[in-house]
Amino acid sequence: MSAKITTQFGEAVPPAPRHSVTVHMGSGWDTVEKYGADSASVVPHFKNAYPRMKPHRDIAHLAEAVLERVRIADAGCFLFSSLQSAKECVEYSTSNRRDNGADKRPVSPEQIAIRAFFAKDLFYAVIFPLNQRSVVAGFWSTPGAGVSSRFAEANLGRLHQLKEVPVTEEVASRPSFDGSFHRVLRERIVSYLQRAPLDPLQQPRPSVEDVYFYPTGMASIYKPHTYMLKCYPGTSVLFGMAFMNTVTAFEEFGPGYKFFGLGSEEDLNDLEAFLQEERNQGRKVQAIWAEFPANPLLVTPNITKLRELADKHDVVLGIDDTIGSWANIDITAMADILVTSMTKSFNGYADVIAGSAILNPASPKYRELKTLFDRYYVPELYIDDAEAIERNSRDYLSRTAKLNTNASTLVQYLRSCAEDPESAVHSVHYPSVNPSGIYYKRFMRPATAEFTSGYGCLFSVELDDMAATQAFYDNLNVHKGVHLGAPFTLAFAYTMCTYKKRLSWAAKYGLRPTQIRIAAGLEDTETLLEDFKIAVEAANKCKRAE
Ligand SMILES: *[C@@H]1O[C@H](CO)[C@@H](O)[C@H](O)[C@H]1NC(C)=O
Ligand SMILES: CC(=O)N[C@H]1CO[C@H](CO)[C@@H](O)[C@@H]1O
Repeated sequence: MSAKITTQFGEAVPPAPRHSVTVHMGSGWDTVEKYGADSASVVPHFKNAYPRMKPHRDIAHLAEAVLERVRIADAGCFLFSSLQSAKECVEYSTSNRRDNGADKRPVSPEQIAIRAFFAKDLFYAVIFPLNQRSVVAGFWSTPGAGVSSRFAEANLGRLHQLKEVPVTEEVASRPSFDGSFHRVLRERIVSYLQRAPLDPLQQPRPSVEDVYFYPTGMASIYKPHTYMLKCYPGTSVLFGMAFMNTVTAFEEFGPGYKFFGLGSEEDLNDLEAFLQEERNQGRKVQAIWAEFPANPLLVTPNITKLRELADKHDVVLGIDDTIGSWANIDITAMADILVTSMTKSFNGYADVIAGSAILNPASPKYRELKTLFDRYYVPELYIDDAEAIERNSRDYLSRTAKLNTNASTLVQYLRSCAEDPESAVHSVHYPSVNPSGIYYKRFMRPATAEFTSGYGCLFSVELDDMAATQAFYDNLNVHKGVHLGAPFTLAFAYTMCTYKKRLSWAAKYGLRPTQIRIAAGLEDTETLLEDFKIAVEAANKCKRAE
């Protein structure tokens, strides 16, 4: 068994570098209950947090310096590196959103302003009355278009020269967001997309010009979504379950979305009928988005069918391959836009957030999309972040191999428990064992001397009942929190934390509070197994006592 975890509630997971994106939610189920009931009452107590949950302390300091400078009483502010994102924040904050509750009344336009500052770099502050922070904060947390902690650190280093400057139109040249590290990264990504292809003859394949970087994985979905909306405000489709903020992004931005949350055969039939009906009504559907495989149950959609439907109905197909990851799967040819959170296994060290969107030059939508991207894309991935990812992703392949094996070793063990009627383990959700895994296997890259594809680091384990779930969770000696693809294993009570207030809605899509999502890390396999055995034993004891 590994050493007992001593990280305190709300601290970053060790080694906890300055720019860590993790938070340990505490070892016990009590925080899960609290977080699920009202995350806004828990997040402020996190000393470190996933950066979209709340601004990193360096960002908070830079924001304070800006507020001192503007001398407006009781004001709050969020910082952006581009005027585009600052304007989108204002637009979001001042408009009526579908989920507006009593405390989410829009900010009135005269109470919110964009002001520009310069320290080391130019940046934009969106300033608003402090008592409306929770409204504006929605823009910080969902689209993920704010400045990064490294941007803030670099600018804090030049605080002595902080000055306000006039807000002028976006400048075309942004060297702090497009330099040599970005170039190396683009080349590396393109080479991973080309490595061990399923179809060596497939041409053309994405080149460096087709790779666009964003400050977060969420922004790599949100921004292309907004580019398309500028052209045509059509309904989007979310096929299969998706990461919670992706669901929110489609709820909050655009004219509406249609959700097929199981991602099953039946959903495919319903999607087909929906597309046909929209066509009959003369309405154009904007895009179909799907994760491959999807959070948190690792259901993989039949993307061959999605591709057929997208072609037939002239709809863009956007696929998020973060969980499958470039090393394991080759789905470039299936997507019009391939989006990836580089924060996860590509960066791998849980200390940078970033995303990418890659256009497929073989797609019939390529010209149209390329024109859109080149018109609206503003580089916002800061140079220091690109440098860190460049360094961290050098061992992407060897780390992915370990993540794959460590996860599948745990899955095998938990599967054997699930087969034992005495055990409180009900089932395991992972592409290698899910019925929908056939769609995953179909797109795995062939083995080469350097790397054999696997099923990724993420799986969910489901217990028999709540008492067993709680016992399992409380006794599982790993860090607890969101995130995946880190060097350390993380357990997250996904459904309870995210959908506790909408459990019956979540249940329609197979999400149950008895599921715990696990992101395997790079710990020694035997030690990890020991830790899981102890947790399972605690759950079993609970079952026997009933
Ligand atoms: C997936 O979709 C393709 C294309 O429509 C179809 O040929 C195939 O049979 C589907 N796969 C399964 C297992 O249903
Ligand atoms: C089975 C396997 O590959 N396990 C690996 C899990 O990760 C650790 C740390 O990198 C490796 O030492 C193990 O070999």
